[in-house]
Amino acid sequence: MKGFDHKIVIGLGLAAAMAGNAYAAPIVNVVNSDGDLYNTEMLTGYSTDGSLMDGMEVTTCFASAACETVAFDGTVGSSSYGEAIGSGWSLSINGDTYSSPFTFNSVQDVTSIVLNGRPGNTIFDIVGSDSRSPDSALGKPFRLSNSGDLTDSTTVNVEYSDKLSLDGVFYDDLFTTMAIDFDGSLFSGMFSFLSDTDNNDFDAGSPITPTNPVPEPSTLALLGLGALGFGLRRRSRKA
Ligand SMILES: [Ca+2]
Ligand SMILES: [Ca+2]
Repeated sequence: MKGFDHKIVIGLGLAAAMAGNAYAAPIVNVVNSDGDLYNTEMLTGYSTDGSLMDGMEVTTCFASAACETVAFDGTVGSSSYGEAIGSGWSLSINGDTYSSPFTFNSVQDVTSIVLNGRPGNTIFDIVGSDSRSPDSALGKPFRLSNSGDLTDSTTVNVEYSDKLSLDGVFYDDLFTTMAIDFDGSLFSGMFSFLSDTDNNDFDAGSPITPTNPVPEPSTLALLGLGALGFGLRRRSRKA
């Protein structure tokens, strides 16, 4: 009888451990915002692999608050491979982003990772339920493929922004920036994730261009006027 009970306890223990492995996972929050607005005339392809993202900017920020920006290199390795190699960190992918994961690795403590697709004519397609933008096919928002060194208590925040219109029309599936952070925690080690990308018709003369007014000049002018007014007031007070 004693032996039988013992077996049951072991069995329950195993079941609990298996349930723990199956259900405990880092918390992932995925949101999107407009950010700065961009337009491109048309997409070249929805099957986008590592080599097609050549030039995408990857910025990784560290515990020291320093950041490093590296251009994604699509010219190395196999024809479907691309990578960004920084100081003690890397981001790489081999294959079509719809089904092949990006892998991030860092020996440094990292606070955030930002992918700016625009210099690499790379676009994030985050809607998986329908195609939306013409020639964009189904997308896929960020999801962990391999939690790697992310602990079960880690929160991963992902924000897509800097929305893209196609020939002036927003279909709300395409964005040009993806930002990942660890909710104020530090991360080091490896994890991999899926996030679908498309690419645009840059070679045919259709780059990604900003469409909303750039606020800097007018803001600067206002600041300049404000400073001038302040200076005048000071001067008149002195007089
Ligand atoms: Ca795609
Ligand atoms: Ca789409």
